[in-house]
This record gives sequence, structure tokens and C-alpha cells, in this order.
Amino acid sequence: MADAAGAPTPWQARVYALRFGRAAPGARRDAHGWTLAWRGPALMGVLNVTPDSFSDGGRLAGPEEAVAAGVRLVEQGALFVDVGGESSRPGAESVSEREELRRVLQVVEGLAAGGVRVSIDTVKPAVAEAAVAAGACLVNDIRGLADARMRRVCAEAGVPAVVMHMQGEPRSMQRSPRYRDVVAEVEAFLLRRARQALEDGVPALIIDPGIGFGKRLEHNLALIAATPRLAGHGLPLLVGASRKSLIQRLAGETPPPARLPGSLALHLRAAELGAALLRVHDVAEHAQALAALRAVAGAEAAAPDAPQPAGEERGRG
Ligand code: HH2
Repeated sequence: MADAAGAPTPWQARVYALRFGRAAPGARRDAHGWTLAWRGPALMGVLNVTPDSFSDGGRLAGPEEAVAAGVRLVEQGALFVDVGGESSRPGAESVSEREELRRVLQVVEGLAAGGVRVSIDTVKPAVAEAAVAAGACLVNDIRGLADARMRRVCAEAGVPAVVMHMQGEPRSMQRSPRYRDVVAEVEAFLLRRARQALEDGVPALIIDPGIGFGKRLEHNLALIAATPRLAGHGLPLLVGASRKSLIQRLAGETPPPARLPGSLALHLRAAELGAALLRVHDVAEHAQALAALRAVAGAEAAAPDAPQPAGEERGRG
């Protein structure tokens, strides 16, 4: 991304757009359908309505409490609320379609009725279909839209999707993840799946390297470091490292809720490197940290002795 003079747009000023084939909260009607635009990295708040999620399972007593928690995430600064009814933690068992629907549907309905942008975190086309019918406006599929039925659900409903990379299956993915070149392999996978989904009529895609999904510490770090490359394909990039175990690999044994400082550090770095969306449990804390980082970046850019962007220096020579 660059400005009219060819200088790269600073991370905090980049504008991201997501196209919908139907109305969505905050999306503007235009010649192509509906477009939701935002400036600088935004937050996707995690709302797990599961008994067994790795960091927050069993926290919410029922649908009303879950809806209230989702509304709070929006008030704290979330652009999307990602509702999940099945844990994908390493070793997790899958749940039936019926049970997953029972967990998520009322919550999606309640949030969407209140104008919340709901993302449905599911790998099941039937759950995605029911959730978008109940008002969800984004499908988050950790299986990267491998199933043609999932692509059809998104295309027919006119909702964009998150394509995430995962090596293996949640049950076994952390046993022995292997890559020759993790960045190149994940990048090629994401672009292939995104292209396929667009061909099948999904209106827009967000890509996600899938931090912690079939990856060792060094793979996760290489992928976060490769944010500029992964974000350079004209598709918004999502990074989700919130409370994940890579943080305890880096900083010692800690229960997931105590991994906020590590989550903030990884996400702020991803933001500076060009991530468009950060998937986080702690929305208020991330919103505050991002606001502070944006303010300093703005002041740096406005300082009279600010270094000239590389493009301009080259131009002068
Ligand atoms: N991580 C989790 C779940 N869904 N979706 C995307 N797109 N990217 C992610 O990194 C991602 C995701 C795991 O986190 P969480 O939802 O908190 O845990 P659990 O799967 O145990 O419910």
C-alpha cells in the first residue's frame, strides 16, 4: 500500500475494505454491493460458548450472559465478535452439529439483533448456514474453506470468510508439525484457497496464518515476522495469537489468562507490520494498547525531524 507519491502508507493509516453481497452493520451500499471499511488494525473479540475452550471455556452461564458479554466486547472496541461453539484446542474432540447449533444460534441471533457484526467460528457448513441466516455476517473457518459446501454457503448468503491455515487436525496437529519453508507453504495455501473461494462466488476473503494450528514456536514466530509479506496480497490479514501456548514457550509456564502481556506484544508487532485484524480475548486491553501505539506512530510521522520514507530518499538521489 502506498500514497500518491509512492511512499508506503504507514500501518496506522491503511484503509481496509471487506465486500459483502448483502447488508451488514456499518457497511455502505455501493456499485459492488456493500463495503465495510476501517482504518488501521481492528479487533475481533473472541466469544467462546463452549465448556472446554483452552482459555475461557465454561465461563458463560447461558445465552443471555453470552450476548451481554458480546455486546461488552463491541463497547470495548471490537469490530467483529467471533462466536465459537466448538473448541479447536490441541487434543479437542469434535461436537455434533446439533450441539454446536444449540450453543451458538441464540447467541448469534441476540447479538445480530443488536447490530453487532457477528463472525461465526465453525467448520460445519450447516452451522455456518444457520448462523448467517440468524444474522452473522462473516464465516471464520479454521479448515480454510476446504469444503465446497462452506464456500457455497458464503457465496449464497453474500458473506465474506476468514480462510485460516492449519496443518493436520486439532486432535493431533501439535504432535509433529513439519514444514520445509513455513512462510512460503502457508502463503501458497492461503492464496490458493482464497482464489478458489473467490471463483466460487464468496464476496471477499480475510487470510489468517493460523498461529498455533500445527505449528512449533519457530513456525509461529516466522509467520508473525512475515506479516508484511502475507499482508502484501491485497487481502486483509488476521493474526490470532491471543493467550496461545507459544507465549508460555517463550516466557515460562503461565495459565492462559495470564498470557495477556505476551499477547499484546505479539499483536502490537503484527499491527505495526500490517495486520488488518487481531483476534483477541482481551478487547479493552488491546484497544488501549493500539490507541497508544497509534498515537506515538502519528507523533513520529509528524515530527519535523522524522526520517523521510525510503521511497522519497531514493527519489531525491
Ligand atoms: N484461534 C482459535 C480459534 N479460532 N480462528 C482464526 N481465524 N484464527 C485463530 O487464530 C483462531 C481461530 C483458538 O482460540 P480460542 O477460540 O480461544 O480457543 P478454542 O478453539 O479452544 O475455543
